Parts: sequence; structure tokens; C-alpha cells
Amino acid sequence: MSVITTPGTFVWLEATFAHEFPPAEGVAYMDQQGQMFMPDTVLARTGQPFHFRSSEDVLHNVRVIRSDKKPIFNVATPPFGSYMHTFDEPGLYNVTCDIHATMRGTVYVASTPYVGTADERGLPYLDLLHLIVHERKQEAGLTAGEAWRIVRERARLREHERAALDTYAGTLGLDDDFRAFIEELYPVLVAAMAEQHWDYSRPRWLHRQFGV
Ligand SMILES: [Cu+2]
Repeated sequence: MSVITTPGTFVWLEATFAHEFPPAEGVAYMDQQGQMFMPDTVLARTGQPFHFRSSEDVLHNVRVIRSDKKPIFNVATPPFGSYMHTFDEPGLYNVTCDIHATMRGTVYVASTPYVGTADERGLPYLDLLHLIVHERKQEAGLTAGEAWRIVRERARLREHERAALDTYAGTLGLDDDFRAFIEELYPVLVAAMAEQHWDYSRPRWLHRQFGV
């Protein structure tokens, strides 16, 4: 715990939620190759141009549905064609092709730049964790604590959620112990993000929200 609760780390976390962020640089993309989405998991920012493209001589389409089932778009991507979209809202989006049922992709859209770009080991992982917990909470009307337990227990995670966490941890080079550490500490880190200041009421809030 002492590692994470150093003042410097809290300052860093405050910055993730308290400020306007510069727009994302560059274009995010997901390709269609070998009748697969490549890469099949992409992290993007709200407002960042997202390029869905096809690099093969096969007719595909791209259907994007948010995790709460809201359809976002459905377009054909002819051979070597492409489609540009900008995600306005953070969340988890499922990508499928109706022509090839096995094609599946996932796009995570974050409102902060601290997804996939930060150097701080483990903190981008926290953002992804937060996104998943938040999504679960919204979908099912769960408390934050219940949603947090679903993520920690793993067994009740959906396949794409588990895959995203695993892929991301792999990309960041996080070992299982470090992941467990971040997951265990999640309520404390969220409390710090939500409030900006660690004050005397936080322990009570933590108890109410997470039962810790
Ligand atoms: Cu296809």
C-alpha cells in the first residue's frame, strides 16, 4: 500500500479526472485481415479519429454495439475499404462482422489519456479496471462494491472483459501479484480520484461503497 499511497501518486491520479486533457494524438485503428479484427482489442480516446479498415480482398462489415446494447454503427467495408468513426462517449464497444461470425473485436474508449500511454506501471491497468467496474455497475444497477467483486472474482467476468484485462496486463508486463495488488487497492484509488483530496470522510465512503 505504501507504494501507491505516496503523495506523488495521488497527484498523478488527480490529474486523470480533474483537468481538461489535450486531445489524443494520431488515429486509432482496427484492421480486418485473415478474417479477423487486427488487433482485436484497441484502446482509444473520446474524440480520437478511429479508422476501421480492411486489408484483404474479402467483403466485410463492421458492426459496433456498445456494451449496454446501444447500436453505434453498421457499415460495409469492401475490399481495402475503410470507415472513420469518432467515439464521443467512453465505454466498452463490441465489434463484429455479420458476414464472418467468428470475427470479434473490442474497443475501449477512455476519456483520459492514461490508457495505454502512461509510463506509470499499473496505473493504466487501473483505468481499464475502472472502466469495466463502471460498466458493470451501470448495466446491472449494482453497487460499486458488487461490481468490484465481480471483477476480482474473475469467474463472473465476461470473456472479452477477462481477455482485455489479460491482454493489457501482458502489454504492460504486469505479473499476477501486481495485478492482484492493483485490484485489491481499487477502492482506495477510486476514492482518491473521485474526491481529489483524501479527507476524513473517505474511510466512511469506502465502507459504504465497497464494504471495506
Ligand atoms: Cu468479415
